[in-house]
Amino acid sequence: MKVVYNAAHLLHDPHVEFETSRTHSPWEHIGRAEAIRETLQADARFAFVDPSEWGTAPIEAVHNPGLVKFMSEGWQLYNAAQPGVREVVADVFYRAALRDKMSAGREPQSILGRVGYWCFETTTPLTEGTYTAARGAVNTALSATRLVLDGESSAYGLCRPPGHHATADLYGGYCFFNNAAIAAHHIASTTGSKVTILDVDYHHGNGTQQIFYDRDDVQYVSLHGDPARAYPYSVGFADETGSGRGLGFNINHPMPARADDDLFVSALSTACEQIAAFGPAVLVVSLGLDTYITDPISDLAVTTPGMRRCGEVVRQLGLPTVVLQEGGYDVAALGANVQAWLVGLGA
Ligand code: OKP
Ligand code: ZN
Repeated sequence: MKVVYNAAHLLHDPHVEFETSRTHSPWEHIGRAEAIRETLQADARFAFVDPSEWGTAPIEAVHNPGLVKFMSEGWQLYNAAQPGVREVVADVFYRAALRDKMSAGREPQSILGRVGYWCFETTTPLTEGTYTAARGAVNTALSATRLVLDGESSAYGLCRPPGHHATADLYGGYCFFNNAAIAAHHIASTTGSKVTILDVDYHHGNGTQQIFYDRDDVQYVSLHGDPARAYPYSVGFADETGSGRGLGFNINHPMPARADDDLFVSALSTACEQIAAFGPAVLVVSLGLDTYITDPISDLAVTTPGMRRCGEVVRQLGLPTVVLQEGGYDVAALGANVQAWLVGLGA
């Protein structure tokens, strides 16, 4: 299987995360992607290729161009106003009562306000190289997509930073640009065929759901910790099924705590039946390995052999498949878990 890896991810290098009312070392860090790279590079079943440059047009087909502009200049402008800040984090967030007073596109003029206008939470710092890294992750996703559109049965994009929490207008949840959504929209808009995004990350992909919620050409199917207890807490319930033309094309499978291999694989099999019924031409997988039994920020109980079984279930769909990296925070096991999942898929 071809693996697209982009060293630009090293430029997104936060040293602190503000989470659960504390500061600590970031869960989402450069060592995650390097661990995956090392494991896959040592396995002859995987062949590494470089991404190509795709520019901003595919990003702006999914995201507000204002978000892209802010990302491209935000760290520099913040540091001009507040010299010496390494990790830029908002301290004002524009909830509805403050946002509704602004006419369309009227973001705050001050950089101190702009950060919170484009971001929804505190755990996703903007560092000096974040924009370049986030652009690089999109290039990785689109390059893996091109491999599959050109005939590979599957390809893996080692995206970092991840993407599935980023909405059309907002970054957060360690995500800046929604790599999987950009890939899926690129496929749907350039081929005219139906696409499914299967999201197996522990966390619900609120951004991906939002981007496609009223569309009937891109199906979103997610397995995740029940938002009654799991981030992002407000989205990902089973009764969120899409709106308008999109009604019926958004499917959520909230999972109970400590769900094991059998329960997770069973839910995934149901999800795959729902995908087969939709009949997409291409599958995009948001691959999170934070369902793993010893993941430090999650509470499911999938094992490494269970990851392989997941890949095998998805392989049975027989669809051209673009696999894109999302979360997974037990770094000691992360490479082996990605490897197991992709071997199950047929690497
Ligand atoms: C990204 B991905 C909970 C805060 C959660 C963000 C988690 C983002 C996970 N106290 N912080 O889906 O793996
Ligand atoms: Zn996650």
